[in-house]
Amino acid sequence: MADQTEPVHFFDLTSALEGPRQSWSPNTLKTRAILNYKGIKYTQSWISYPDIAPISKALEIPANLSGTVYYTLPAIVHKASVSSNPHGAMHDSFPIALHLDKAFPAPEYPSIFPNGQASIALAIATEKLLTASVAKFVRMLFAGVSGILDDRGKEYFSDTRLPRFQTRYPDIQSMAELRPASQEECDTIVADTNKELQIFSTLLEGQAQNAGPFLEGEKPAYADFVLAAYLAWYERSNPEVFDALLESSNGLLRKHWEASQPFINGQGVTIDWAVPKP
Ligand SMILES: N[C@@H](CCC(=O)N[C@@H](CS)C(=O)NCC(=O)O)C(=O)O
Repeated sequence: MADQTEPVHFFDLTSALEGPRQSWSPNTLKTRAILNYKGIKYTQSWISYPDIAPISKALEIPANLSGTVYYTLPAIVHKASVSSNPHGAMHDSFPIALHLDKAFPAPEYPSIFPNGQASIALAIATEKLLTASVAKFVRMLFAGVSGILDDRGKEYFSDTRLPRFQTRYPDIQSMAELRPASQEECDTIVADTNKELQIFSTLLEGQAQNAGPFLEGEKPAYADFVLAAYLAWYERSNPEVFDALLESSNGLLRKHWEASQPFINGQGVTIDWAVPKP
């Protein structure tokens, strides 16, 4: 078991939102949820998009050369448990989840994969199902994220995302223009996103076998952190339609969201992290 006297340091992607809603990224929120649920002592730093690469390089985190983006958050530093890197650093939400569950194991810390391989499979399936809702919500989602980012993050987000959207929507000149122009179009997007979220009503109910509020029952597991993290992404970026999105599933998604607030919102002690100069 990992030494609890050394806190885990967690890098989150910043926004201009206040309080716990400053944390908005679906990937970093999964790690935050684990730290909070397991009750692991942690410190945190808020990082702007353009600072992810220099910080990751300084921590000797390997670049993901097969993807379009080389360096991503979440990342953690924990010398007491991460021996594969000279700084005790690692990144990528799923490897971090597996690592933290091993380094802070049950029964001292609640398991995030209580049914072993079945819990892992459920988490992977949950993410795949959520991807279908992202595809429907994508215009409002990316316009919304652009609207909540810090100034440097917003500029980076536009530089990296706008050209991709312009291949599909050649008329747009800014991320904000991804937002549908009419209420009718907005209602259609929300209704289509809702349809993709309906599957969670079936999963949360478990043929009326699941007393809930979580996918695996009374206690949350990693699949629940994935679901709650995506819902938080929707809420942070589009608070005005979030209530309508929770309508999808006989109140079960709403119950899930409400029960997820403690592990989505919990905070570590914030530390400024010096960004290395190029
Ligand atoms: N597979 C990675 C993906 C992480 C990811 O895409 N993170 C985004 C934020 S949600 C990021 O850091 N993007 C950096 C960029 O776009 O430059 C994980 O699960 O951690």
